[in-house]
Amino acid sequence: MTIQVPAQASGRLILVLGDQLSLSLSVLRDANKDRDVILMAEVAEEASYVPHHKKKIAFLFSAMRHHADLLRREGWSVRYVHLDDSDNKGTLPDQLSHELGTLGLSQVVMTEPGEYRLKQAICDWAAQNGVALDMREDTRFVCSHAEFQTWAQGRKQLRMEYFYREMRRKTGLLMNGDAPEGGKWNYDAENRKPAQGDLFMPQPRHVSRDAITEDVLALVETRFTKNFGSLDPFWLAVTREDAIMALEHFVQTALPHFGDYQDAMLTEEPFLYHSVLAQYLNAGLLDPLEICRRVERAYYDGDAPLNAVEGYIRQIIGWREYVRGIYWLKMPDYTNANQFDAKRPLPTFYWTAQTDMACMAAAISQTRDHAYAHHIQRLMVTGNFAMLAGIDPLEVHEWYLAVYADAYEWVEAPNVIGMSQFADGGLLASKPYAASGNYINKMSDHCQTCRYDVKQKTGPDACPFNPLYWDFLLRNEDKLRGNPRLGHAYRTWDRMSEEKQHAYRTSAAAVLDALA
Ligand code: FAD
Ligand code: DLZ
Ligand code: SF4
Repeated sequence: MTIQVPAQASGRLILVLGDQLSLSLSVLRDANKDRDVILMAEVAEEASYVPHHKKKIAFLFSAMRHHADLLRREGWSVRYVHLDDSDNKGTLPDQLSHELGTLGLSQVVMTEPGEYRLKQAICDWAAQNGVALDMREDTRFVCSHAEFQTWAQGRKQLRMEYFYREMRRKTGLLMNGDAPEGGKWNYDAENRKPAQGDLFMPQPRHVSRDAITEDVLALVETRFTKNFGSLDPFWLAVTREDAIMALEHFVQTALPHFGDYQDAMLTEEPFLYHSVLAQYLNAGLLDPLEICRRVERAYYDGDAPLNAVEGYIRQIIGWREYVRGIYWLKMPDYTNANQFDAKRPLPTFYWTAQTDMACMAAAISQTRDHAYAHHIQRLMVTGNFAMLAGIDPLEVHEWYLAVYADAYEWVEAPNVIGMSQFADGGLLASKPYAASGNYINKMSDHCQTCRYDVKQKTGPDACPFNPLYWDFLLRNEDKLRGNPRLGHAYRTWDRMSEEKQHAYRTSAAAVLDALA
């Protein structure tokens, strides 16, 4: 592909990354369409720093290509490097060097990458090559780095709930002056019911593939043959227009029950009442505040109840902003946190879905088919199992980073290392999200068809989560017994007969041996 280089090649090279697909990036606001050139590049290094799900790569490449077309229609000069181009240099720093040389430019402007790894690589490259690099803060978030640091400073505990209230005040979302709408900040107590299969269950909006997407799918199938995941079905939005329609579809079909069934799991319903918007939001096709304002409007128009709307807004201006703050506060050490010294390798069934545990098989096969699993599957099924079984959190982290279409380290790592594995020593969560089979049975229909019996506590037919739960608490007693939120669990253990305790530990050992 050739590009029209602006007549005066004295402008700057503006690097736009694959997850910066937004026209409202601050780097574009003061850029000059007559002099500056935008660079977008599909590079092997970004496509393989973890073995991404095929669908994640296809989604991003197609969305990048569509975004490049949009930028051109908006009057920008865009240099777009395809993965198979002969002058593709394989990494973003090498591509930058090459483009600066061929375009005769010397300055690079970009929005800060979302991942520490890439930020470091580009800053190092600029320093080593004496390139003038203007790296701007990413303004697509509600909370800036400085604001989060100020909030975190001097606090003993960094709890999301208090941060969230600050974000409500800052944005004015669901606020009546200084007071929260309805008098309470959080309506979680009204949420979290189990769901029933239903003919009228909403589904995310499906988009048909165009020629650009077909090209990308063929490329990914050829170049990433061995990667995890199915390309079919492929119905994701790859343009902002379609992402906005996906948001509208969610608000009209699923939002009213989002809160009620937020934690429910059904074998045949991977999406339930979730929005399936995170991949669009994280890639830049949607903006967090535009989503929240639309959802808030549904409440004021009487189209959705407060528990659903507050719960949804909390996920975005609360959890999403909070985990990003934690990531930048704690990197680069955060991804190596391993307070339990867990060393077991990730079982192969995380890649094959070949396991008799029906809940795990459902979560992993949905992940394989859609590059998606909803929050409770990630937290209380695959995440819970990994923590109970003592899987190395770094391996768990790399799996999550690879397999979800919405996964970027800034949002994935705190959710995995902190929330789901409790490997950060309780920085993010006040207690580990550890649960026996009982929780999964309460919230899902998985146990009804499982080869294991959720009611059996020990023995070869017992649900593996049951003995592993106790084994986890015992293995990590030195770190966990003092946690007031686990006092009840340890007292229950202390009251058990020695024989029962022994049966739990023997059953857990058998489950763990089988993993090896
Ligand atoms: P919905 O359930 O409809 O929620 C609405 C939106 O809220 C999401 O789109 C998302 O933007 C935001 N949100 C909800 N929960 C969180 C959260 N805990 N942290 C940040 N944002 C949140 N989210 C990612 O975007 N990328 C990840 O790589 C990722 N990895 C996760 C790993 C684990 C172990 C866990 C427990 C959670 C992870 N999450 C991640 C958070 C959450 O599970 C996903 O955002 C959500 O499942 C995406 O589906 P959805 O768009 O249907 O979300
Ligand atoms: C995830 C990803 C992939 C698969 N490929 C590319 C790519 O080829 N070019 C690019 O600019 N970005 C890609 N990305 C997104 C980047 O990895 C992302 O910008 C960083 O991880 C920072 O969040
Ligand atoms: Fe999962 Fe246990 Fe239920 Fe089987 S019995 S589905 S392993 S919770």
